[in-house]
Amino acid sequence: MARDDTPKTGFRDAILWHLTYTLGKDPDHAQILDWRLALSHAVRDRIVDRWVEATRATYRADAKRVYYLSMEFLIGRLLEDNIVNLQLADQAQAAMESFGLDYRGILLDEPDAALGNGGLGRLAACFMESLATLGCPAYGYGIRYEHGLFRQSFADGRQIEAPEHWLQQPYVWQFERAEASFTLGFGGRVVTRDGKLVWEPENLVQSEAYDIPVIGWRGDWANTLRLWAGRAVDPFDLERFNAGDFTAAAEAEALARTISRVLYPEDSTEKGKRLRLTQEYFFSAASIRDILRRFEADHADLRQLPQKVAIQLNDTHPAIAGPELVRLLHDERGLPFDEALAITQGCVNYTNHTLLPEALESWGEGLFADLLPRHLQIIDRIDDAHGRAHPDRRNTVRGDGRVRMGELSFIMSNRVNGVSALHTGLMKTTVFADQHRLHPDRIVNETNGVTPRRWLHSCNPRLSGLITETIGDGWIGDLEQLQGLEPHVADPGWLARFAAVKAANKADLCNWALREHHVTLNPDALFDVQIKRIHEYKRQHLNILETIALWQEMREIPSSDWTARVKIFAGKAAPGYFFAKDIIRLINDVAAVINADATTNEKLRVIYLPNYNVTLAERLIPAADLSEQISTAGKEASGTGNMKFALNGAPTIGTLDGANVEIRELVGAENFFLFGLTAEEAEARRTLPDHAARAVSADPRLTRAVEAIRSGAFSPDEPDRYAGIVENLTGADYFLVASDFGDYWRAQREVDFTYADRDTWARMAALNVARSGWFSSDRTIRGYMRDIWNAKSLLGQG
Ligand code: Z16
Repeated sequence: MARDDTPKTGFRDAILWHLTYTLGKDPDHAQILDWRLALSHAVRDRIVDRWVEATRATYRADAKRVYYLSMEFLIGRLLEDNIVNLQLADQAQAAMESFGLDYRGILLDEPDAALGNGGLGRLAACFMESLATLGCPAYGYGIRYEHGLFRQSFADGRQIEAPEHWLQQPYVWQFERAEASFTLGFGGRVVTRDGKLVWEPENLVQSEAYDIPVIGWRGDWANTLRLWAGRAVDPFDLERFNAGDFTAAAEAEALARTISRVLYPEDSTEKGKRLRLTQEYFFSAASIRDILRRFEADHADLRQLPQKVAIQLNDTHPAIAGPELVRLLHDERGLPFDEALAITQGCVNYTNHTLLPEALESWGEGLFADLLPRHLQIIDRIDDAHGRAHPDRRNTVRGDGRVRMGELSFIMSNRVNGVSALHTGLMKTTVFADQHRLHPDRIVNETNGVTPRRWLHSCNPRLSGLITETIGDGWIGDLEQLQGLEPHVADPGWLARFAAVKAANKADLCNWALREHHVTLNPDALFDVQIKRIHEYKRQHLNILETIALWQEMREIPSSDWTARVKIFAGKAAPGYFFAKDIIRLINDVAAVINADATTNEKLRVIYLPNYNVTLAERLIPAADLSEQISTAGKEASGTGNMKFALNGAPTIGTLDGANVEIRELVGAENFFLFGLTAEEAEARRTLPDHAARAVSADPRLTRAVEAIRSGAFSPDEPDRYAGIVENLTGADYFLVASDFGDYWRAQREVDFTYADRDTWARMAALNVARSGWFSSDRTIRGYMRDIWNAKSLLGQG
């Protein structure tokens, strides 16, 4: 083989070719990394052909393009995704094995790109995959953080954060686009020139584009995820260097790079930091310029923009994109203000992901005026225009010296959507009640979904195989076909095979846990899994309280026929969220005590796996028996982990919150362990004086569990370590842990009882799979295309 023999034919040859000519390695001395990169290059070549085709088809059709603006894309590993979607899995595995390599090991060698915190970022990644699968011409726009979400470890049970470095090794999936670079301004002032207001920014930075192709199922279409990195306009000051000040010579570059240096690790709180607003404007402005440039390349009339461009704001983080588009159209292209605004409103839509007041973005007007003085003026004009059109409204964008991004996003948008039916309803009656009265058609619901390629087919090959054997492989691209499993659930032979899949997945997890974490898990126990960000509203402390109470009862009545359980936790806490960090430490402390108790050891284990990420989710979900979705009703906007568990045959124990409501409706109430107050009841309960203290003293189990924590049973060296948690549980208890404890306990015992009959359990689990097809993100994206974007698929024309 020579350099000229470009690898057009055999896949195996292509890998060897890249190993030699792209990586410059002798196959005899290649390391795992080299083989992984060579495989990735061979895969990438096949993506590029389709990617170019799709881009051409979009130009040819002059199709409307969708732009998904998101601060976060939690993409995880891409090699397997790409291989699976190109249907190269068998060839890739055979090739790797022919080189004497472990295929799975190669896939796992890829770093997990964690450019997101949790649900919102992972949703964006699932949406990108579904957009490509559906052949919808689309671009994702985000930030190429040098450091994604921190790496988590534990020391004495406490969370330790370490920087993450996904770009340490060559990243094959990115293409640097030197040509797509923009100069962006910050700060400065607004001056009047020729009777017009013009922004004269003080600081300039450069945005550099990195493109990651996203290929859909069967490789029929590919879109682009474009991530922006900050660079200095003048990266190097030769004069200062020659004067001997080497640090100062590189200062501009260091400052500009700071913008895309690190992902903010807050998920459900908002810190209002200057660098965060800088990041938001940086990537929004670069994206808007890119969108306009692409449009103007072959359209002369800017009024056509809403016919060709749909912009989706993933939460308010990119909300400044709206005023920026108005500014470009009005200040820089010279359109009348009202026209610029109308065009912008025709393009922009906004997804709300939370009603938690502490998560709703607002900026102090001082900071805002300092960084984006012209945008503040434009925002006021937008607010005024809205006020003129709706004289009875209250002034909402500005107030108390702050700029409120939710209100801004709402009035800038053509459509505003919630992420589950319950959440969308609550948007209408709570945070956006006033706006909804003025714009009764603007709010729509698009319940979240997850991509079945990653979250069933790839992560659970055994179940995928059984499903395909049973109903063919059409379900992978059309998840509602899972309904075809339902008749088989009544067949004992089939159900036994289904149960065997779960057992084998659990055995894998046991082996991994022993190998990687030196813990022994009982594969016959019920694997009870709560994995998600740590937050009071998600109530990991409710779960650990029930664990403590269960342990105490097991010790008290050892003769009872207890269902064996493994309580599995994983999840990160925001570094500054001290209550959440206390919950982590409490779980670890409780785990140490319970796991050391020889009298209950066989029946109850608690394990907290460190560094939860996409890869760990892919490992845990297929092995789960029970899905913990226990947020205080009204607080979890949707949840998406809940869907992944149901799809992989783990019934839910959960509240009527977020998409749990829809999961329960679809899988059937008898296949869902419901407990807890409703959103409405929760609101009412909070107004009851001493609701928590009363709930604790009314429930002897809860009293005893709280007392154990309070007395230092889990922290003997520091008995008052959890005084804060205890005070919260017996005092304000805003998230109603105490109020829901009793019903949660009851539901858990129902789980025990049901699990004891393995056939009943398997039936329930199988029905969860068969009835979860609706939770495909393909269905969600079809909804966005129809109700929000008015975008068409180009599949079949590419
Ligand atoms: C996030 O992940 C979510 C909301 C939010 O305001 C910020 C972040 Cl980083 C989550 C919601 O909590 C979750 O319920 C929802 O499923 C997810 O966004 C996707 O919509």
